[in-house]
Amino acid sequence: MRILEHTIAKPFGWRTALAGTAALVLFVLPALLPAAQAQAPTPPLMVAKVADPQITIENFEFNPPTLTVPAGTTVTWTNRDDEPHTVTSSAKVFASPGLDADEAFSYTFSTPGTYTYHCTLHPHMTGTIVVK
Ligand code: CU1
Repeated sequence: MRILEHTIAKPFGWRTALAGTAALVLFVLPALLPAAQAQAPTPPLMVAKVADPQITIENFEFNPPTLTVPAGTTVTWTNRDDEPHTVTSSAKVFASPGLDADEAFSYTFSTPGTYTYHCTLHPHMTGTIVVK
């Protein structure tokens, strides 16, 4: 008789445990994670913004030397030389400070036009930004 009681009691215990686990997953956990639920509806067709263009200053050259961008674009120059350089607009529209190795300068071009620039420390270094 004792063995029979034991085998009857065991399935009942499993069912109770299963129901308890199901209740935990269905009701308790979602209540504890409202932030995770709030993030769930992600816009499926978000178009990633095109990365802003980069110009590398390397071997005493601006690369690419000429860049065409739409109005509103932010262009970033990064000095990859060990020598300092500047990014200086010929028409004094923008002027970076002296950029040491791995330092960067950014400028946002909001007005269409052709912008020539140079390095004040090495005037043979020139570049052009065409804004459409
Ligand atoms: Cu320079």
